[in-house]
Amino acid sequence: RDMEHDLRRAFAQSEFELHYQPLVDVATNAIAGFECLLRWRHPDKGMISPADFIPVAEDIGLIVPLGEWVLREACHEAAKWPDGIKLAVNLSAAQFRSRNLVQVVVQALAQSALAPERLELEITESILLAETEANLATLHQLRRLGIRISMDDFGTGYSSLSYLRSFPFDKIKIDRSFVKDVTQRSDCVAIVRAISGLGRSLNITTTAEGVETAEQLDWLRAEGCNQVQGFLFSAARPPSEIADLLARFG
Ligand code: G
Ligand code: G
Ligand code: MN
Ligand code: NA
Repeated sequence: RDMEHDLRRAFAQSEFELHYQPLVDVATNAIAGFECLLRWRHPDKGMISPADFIPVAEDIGLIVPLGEWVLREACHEAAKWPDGIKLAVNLSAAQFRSRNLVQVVVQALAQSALAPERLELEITESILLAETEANLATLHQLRRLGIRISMDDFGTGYSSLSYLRSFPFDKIKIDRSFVKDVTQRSDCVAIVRAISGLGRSLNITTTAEGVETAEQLDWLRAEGCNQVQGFLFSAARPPSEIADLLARFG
């Protein structure tokens, strides 16, 4: 199909780029890390969101080489940042299941000389689906490298609570759909409060996604949420702007 052909050409011609969105520590108001977000700068159509092309890239198997490129490129970039600043990278389902994922991660770290402790891999609960031995083994292998594992879009899938019992995730990212109405809707209040309480009890860092207002930030701070991410601080920005972001929210 059209998109398929277009994606292969885009990969060959290096039309993808990585932007980085700050993860801000609620206690200090300082940047703790950046989430790497993939962008496709299409020659005619402009910027295309990964939400629109990742599913196709998964279907045609391009996601594995593309995901490898993302990991290598992002680790290379993060190796230039100040020492404590973390890098978060999203993994897709096909990438998570690919046989050589662990090897690809090891190589990206070795080639960039990025300390494994600075890398966080974000995995959605829908990627995991079944709590298979193979999935758990992959998570443990990644963890043994010293990297951190985050559960992304928490609360939107099916198996998250069960997974928290089977594997010690380092971070829970509270989905934007719950954070959005946290100052307006009592159901969202209850859900976000429950997730931050869960994180506290299990000793798992919580990050609220999609924070856009100071009111949301105040509420999340009061509820003991550890990190925030969202347009209140910054959207994802190109690498050339990272030094500026660190200077503003240092
Ligand atoms: O940044 P944006 O809102 O356009 O991202 C849309 C979705 O694409 C998000 O769910 C995000 O997790 C996902 N995404 C962004 N970058 C990557 C990437 O490098 N790999 C994978 N698998 N997903 C990504
Ligand atoms: O699923 P994941 O958390 O990886 O998705 C990140 C996506 O959320 C990115 O596409 C990013 O552009 C988007 N995003 C980040 N911050 C905000 C925000 O404050 N508001 C909204 N509406 N979207 C955001
Ligand atoms: Mn994410
Ligand atoms: Na998310």
